[in-house]
Amino acid sequence: MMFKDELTYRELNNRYRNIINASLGEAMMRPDMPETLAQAMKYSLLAGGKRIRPCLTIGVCDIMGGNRKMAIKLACGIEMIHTYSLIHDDLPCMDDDDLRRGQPTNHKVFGEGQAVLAGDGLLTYAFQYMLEAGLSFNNSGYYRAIAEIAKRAGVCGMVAGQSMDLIGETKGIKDESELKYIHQHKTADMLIASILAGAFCGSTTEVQLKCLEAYGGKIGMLFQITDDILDASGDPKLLGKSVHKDDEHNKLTYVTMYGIEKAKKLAESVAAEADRLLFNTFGENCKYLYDTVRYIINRSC
Ligand code: GRG
Repeated sequence: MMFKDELTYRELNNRYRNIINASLGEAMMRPDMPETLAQAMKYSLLAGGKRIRPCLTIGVCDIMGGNRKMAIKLACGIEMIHTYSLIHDDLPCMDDDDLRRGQPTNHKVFGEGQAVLAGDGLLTYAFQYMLEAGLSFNNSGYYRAIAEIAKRAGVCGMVAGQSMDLIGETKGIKDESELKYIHQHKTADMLIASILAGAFCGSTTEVQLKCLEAYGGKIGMLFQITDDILDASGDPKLLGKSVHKDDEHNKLTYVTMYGIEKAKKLAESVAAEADRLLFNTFGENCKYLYDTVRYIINRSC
């Protein structure tokens, strides 16, 4: 049942997205950045995207009754880091893609050198932006969040996953545990960081943090399964990026491993596990997180 003044998931997400987009726009208004570099950074950062990670940060902060101002700064930092990873992932030395977020990839417009720098710029600026804001918050939870983001974005997290993924493309992937490692780090870690960052903005207990971390792992896996299904059978117009890339790169995916129908069944069972985790710790008091599970499993972009 929905109360009259309760927002639907779509309405709430739109509100979060508007806050994030406006804050990202403001964050990029810096006269001290060289014009071409700033243009290349803004080109990818302000090009849309689902904003699922920063929405999760604000959504979890709201559930925990946390400090929204802190969550917005962290959410923007996370989206900058995510965007850098997309720019670098699209480069010819990695996935070599022409289309991202419905427009030509960064290196197609600005050239490879500026695209590398736009990614580097977004990564370092994300930490400058979050840390400068931290000076006024002076809150230990806020710094714990930044440390979590750094860990999960870096050499023990997303970068590690991407490195193993590249190695797997040439040497092949030995077994399912190697594939799990890649997905856990390349895809799930940034989702977990986004969720925990929101949690650190409020007084979240260690038991709740453990539950949120495990939930993040489940939606990370779910995100990857749906990504593999969309790459095999999605609409490139809706996705805003090319499809059948996994085939081109001979990648082992949930679809190549199990076929589409079994991959869909696996997605349903992972979604049910995510719901169960939430219910055991939060009961029904985290509607936004249950709705996020449904959003990911039903997504067409
Ligand atoms: C270059 C260090 C480095 C890492 C790259 C982003 C990434 C890691 C790889 C992209 C390949 C891929 C399909 C990963 C699976 C999940 C993922 C990160 C998808 C893209 O994120 P979305 O769908 O994109 O949230 P939008 O544009 O909506 O933000």
